[in-house]
Amino acid sequence: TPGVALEANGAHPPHPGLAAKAKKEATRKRFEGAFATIRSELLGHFSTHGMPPDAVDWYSRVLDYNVPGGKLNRGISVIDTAQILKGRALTDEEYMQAAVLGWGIEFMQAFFLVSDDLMDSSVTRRGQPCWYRQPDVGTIAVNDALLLEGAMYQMMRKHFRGEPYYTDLMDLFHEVSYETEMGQLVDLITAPETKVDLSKFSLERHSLIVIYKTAFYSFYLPVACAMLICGIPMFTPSPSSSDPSDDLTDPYKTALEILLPLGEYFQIQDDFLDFSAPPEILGKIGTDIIDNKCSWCINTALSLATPAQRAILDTNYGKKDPECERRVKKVFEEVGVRQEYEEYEKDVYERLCKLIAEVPEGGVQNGGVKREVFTSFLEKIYKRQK
Ligand code: DMA
Ligand code: MG
Ligand code: MG
Ligand code: MG
Repeated sequence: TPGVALEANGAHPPHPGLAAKAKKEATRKRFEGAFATIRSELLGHFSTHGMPPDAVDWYSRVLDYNVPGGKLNRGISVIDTAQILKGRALTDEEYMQAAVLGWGIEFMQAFFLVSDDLMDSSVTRRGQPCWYRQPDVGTIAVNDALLLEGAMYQMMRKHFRGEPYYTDLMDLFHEVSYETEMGQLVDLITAPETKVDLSKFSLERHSLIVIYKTAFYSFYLPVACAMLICGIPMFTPSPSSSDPSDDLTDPYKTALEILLPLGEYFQIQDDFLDFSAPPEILGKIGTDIIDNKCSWCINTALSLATPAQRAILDTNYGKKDPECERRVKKVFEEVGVRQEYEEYEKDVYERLCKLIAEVPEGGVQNGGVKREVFTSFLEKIYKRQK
């Protein structure tokens, strides 16, 4: 079973050998090469609108500061997934298509992060100050985020306009953006700056927030993109058939059923790392406690706290004061959030392996997905430290 295969090489934090590291580096380099092309296409197009040189400079600064500096997991997974679905290396043309959609997702990530950092009052991102904290930027970051969104559609328009699945592709990006925005909304209104009320938090609310704000765009979107360019047709519900059992064999639905729980796990890691990881490794300084966020850590702590510990959490959570944050962290340590997380990670890993093992092994030819698509994602994130 895939579970056994995964455990054989993935039960411990991955220590890739030198050859694997070099291969990963080469994959990244090639993907970054595609960014150079996309970047010059975008800047070229921008100039044809008669934008003055200072605007072109600003636009290129926005792109270079916010798009390419991350782990690139989402973008590269479009290429990996397309390769798995095809069962062979991609042709140069197929590679460029996958890379444009991969960078499309990285642009989406950039526009969400630029606005997320402003709304979360974050300090650093990817090891540098958040974009809105650049002295000449401030709230112009709002328009810059929208510009990054526009750039994402512009690059897809240029490369995919003539494809029969262009409408499905546009629909997919619009739907996923909307879902992410819903998630960000619930995340933000559950964490009001002035009114801390921990009784509003719950693991159910947390689950809803993280599936919407993270799982759709980080996990479902890359796979759905790869499926589209590999010729897997997207199911269009006909108005006459309202029977939900109609689409039980829809490969996009199968993908969603695995990738949403996988994305939930990924965001729980993000929450845990916000509390526990050294900022120099994580590339960002955690703000969840100060920001009153409904994170996995506070929900876990609330479920374990004694009345005395609960009182400490009630008075110190969500305060813009490092001393309060320290007290909250101390309670997290006392109630054993770290051990809970270790257990959670072990359990969710097993649960996901089982879910993946139940996927019917279709392959593109018979219109299905392959289990390897999901195991490769699980292996990439299992026990991640950043
Ligand atoms: C991430 O939420 C979600 C989006 C859509 C950016 P977050 O605020 O936990 O992200 P981070 O920890 O990276 O600021
Ligand atoms: Mg944030
Ligand atoms: Mg946020
Ligand atoms: Mg976070």
